[in-house]
Amino acid sequence: MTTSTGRTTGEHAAPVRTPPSVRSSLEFSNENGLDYRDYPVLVVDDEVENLQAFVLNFRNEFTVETADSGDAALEKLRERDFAIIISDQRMPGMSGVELLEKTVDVHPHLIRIIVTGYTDNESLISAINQGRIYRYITKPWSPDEIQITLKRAIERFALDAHNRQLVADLRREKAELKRMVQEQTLALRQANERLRKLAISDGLTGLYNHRYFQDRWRREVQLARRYDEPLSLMILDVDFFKNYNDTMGHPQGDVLLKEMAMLLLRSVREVDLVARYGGEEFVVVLPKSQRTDAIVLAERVRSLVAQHAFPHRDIQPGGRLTVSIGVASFPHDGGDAGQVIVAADKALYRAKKGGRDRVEAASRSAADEEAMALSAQEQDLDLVIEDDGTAREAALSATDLPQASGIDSFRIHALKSADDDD
Ligand code: GH3
Ligand code: MG
Ligand code: MG
Repeated sequence: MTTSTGRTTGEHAAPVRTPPSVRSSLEFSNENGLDYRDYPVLVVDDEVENLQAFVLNFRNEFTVETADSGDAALEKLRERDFAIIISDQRMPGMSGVELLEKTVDVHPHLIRIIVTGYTDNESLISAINQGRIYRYITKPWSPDEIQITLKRAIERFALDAHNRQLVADLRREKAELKRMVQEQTLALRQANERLRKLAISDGLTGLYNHRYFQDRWRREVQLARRYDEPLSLMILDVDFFKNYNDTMGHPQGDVLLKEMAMLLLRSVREVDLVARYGGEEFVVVLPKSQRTDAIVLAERVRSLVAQHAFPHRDIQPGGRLTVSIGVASFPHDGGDAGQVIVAADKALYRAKKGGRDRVEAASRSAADEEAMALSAQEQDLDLVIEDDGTAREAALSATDLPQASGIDSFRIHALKSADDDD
């Protein structure tokens, strides 16, 4: 705001001429650069002669404005900022104390001075006690007393304004610091999360890696043991992958592994954990799954893979891209985590030996055979639409694999039981 003398006023414009630092109130004295005229004074009195006398006495040293009533003073306060209000107590209408009390909420930083002849007035004393009034001056006042009071009041106002500015600066810096800390904490958390994911992921397929699988598998075995729950494991190995790599090149082999990973993820349940065991081998952990359920799921996965239109699958033996799967369960096929893996691995080896594109369970029982047969029957239903021999021949040749003397045992079983049912 600009005063009638053209100066900038108000607490925001308090003339702090040196950078904010720890300064005592004494340093704010005139000798140290405080210009009292930068801090407007509003003098209120119902007697015009008093106002004139005040202006005459102090207009050179201070910026003085006048009001001849409480209402006029409030109006002036609305129009511009003042540092000091000095009011006569005894005025018609609104008393000085009433006026000063009205300014407390709207202009909390204003320095309030009362001029009174009634030093024992109760409301005046209570107002002073409540800290709302900075000083009271008794009538008749002397110019010296007013002058020194105004100077000290302005110094106090400037110091308060300066302190408020420091506090605001500190608050802002604190908020900025807090924001920075929050930002960096978030960035750190995100970086840690990325690192954690990297540490447990397989770089090529994005599946969990071998290390994570080993950890989880051990934990799952512990849980299964503690809660006496079934737990199964599938190990898959891509059939003739070397042939695919040799023919199509390693990069295309990589593409195939990624697609295989996606297919596996889509084929199993939410709760199952798919990981890349290494090379072209994958594992699926099946919590709460009996081995019969696991065998059925493995058969489903095998079938989905065999049916999936992988790019360039035609260059593979049999014209399809297939997997062999070994299944083992805890505690049926091994008493600890390592033993079950070995059992699944052996079953996988048997699946390979037995002709590939097939599921083998560790030490299969008759019930397992039946479950697998039913599952295969469902999935290969399109192969046994007809119930006569011709149809079966057609179905058999459609699934024929040159390297495995034609058909895997599940399919033959499935076809037979389909026949039996008829
Ligand atoms: P089998 O049916 O007996 O499993 O035969 P296979 O050819 O799949 O098995 P083999 O162990 O002979 O070959 C596996 C191939 O997998 C050899 C290796 O180069 C390839 N391989 C392993 N890891 C990767 C990989 O990350 N990317 C690619 N493109 N190939 C890989
Ligand atoms: Mg292999
Ligand atoms: Mg292989």
